[in-house]
Amino acid sequence: MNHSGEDKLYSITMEKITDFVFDDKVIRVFADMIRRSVPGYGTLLAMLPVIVRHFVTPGSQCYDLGCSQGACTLAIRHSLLVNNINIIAVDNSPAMVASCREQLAQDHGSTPVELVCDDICHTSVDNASLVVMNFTLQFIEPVARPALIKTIYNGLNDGGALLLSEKIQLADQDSKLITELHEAFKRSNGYSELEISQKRTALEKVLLPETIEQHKQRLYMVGFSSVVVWFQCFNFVSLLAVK
Ligand code: GEK
Repeated sequence: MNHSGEDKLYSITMEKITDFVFDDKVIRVFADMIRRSVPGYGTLLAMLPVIVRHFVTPGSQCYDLGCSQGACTLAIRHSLLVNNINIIAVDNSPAMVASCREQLAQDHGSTPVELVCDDICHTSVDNASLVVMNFTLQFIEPVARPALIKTIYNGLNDGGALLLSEKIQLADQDSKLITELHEAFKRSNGYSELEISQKRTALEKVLLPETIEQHKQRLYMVGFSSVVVWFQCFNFVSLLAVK
């Protein structure tokens, strides 16, 4: 499958805009889509090795929940400085998992990667020093989020961390400007007004952002001892929650 296509999925007027799904059409253009739609995505990936080296301990496991084509999985695999690590990469889109499997087949890292096609709400987490959820929690039903965060907390070793990146909801007074800047970012990456607006409609009921405060409150509620925003670009943030 060709994974390097240009994202033109919303470039033609659609009579009916259906809810966004991670299907074959999306997978073909996914790398281009996420880079042109999520400000800071490249920086997050570039900083991941620093975080991996800080938190990952010998003999532990790393999880990439909502791994898509394995960008974070591969970044983890290639930045490890300790031995006996197992990486578990999970995604519930069969097309995404198939594509990730192809990426992994071309990679020569020696750390084992277990690739699982499942709902992350059913994944068990165990002996983890680092769990990465890079823009995935936002697609989980809000009612299921507390149990998932609790499972991650329980499966982390003391001193381990959850890296949680999300699109966020801003307070009314900030929302207009930041949304305008995000849309300007998309325009500067070649998306038209039509593409921006049709994609917005497709994601409306599927990508459900929360405020930073809601994320922090939930993370502290399950027991994390510290939660910090280590990266933000417009309405996209990444938090580190340490057990
Ligand atoms: C990256 N982390 O490149 N269970 C498992 N996977 C899920 C679920 C679920 N319930 N819901 C959605 N997904 C990646 C990017 S993309 C973010 C993550 C985006 C998966 C879904 O199939 C998709 O692959 C991923 O979560 C979200 O760093 O497209 O904005």
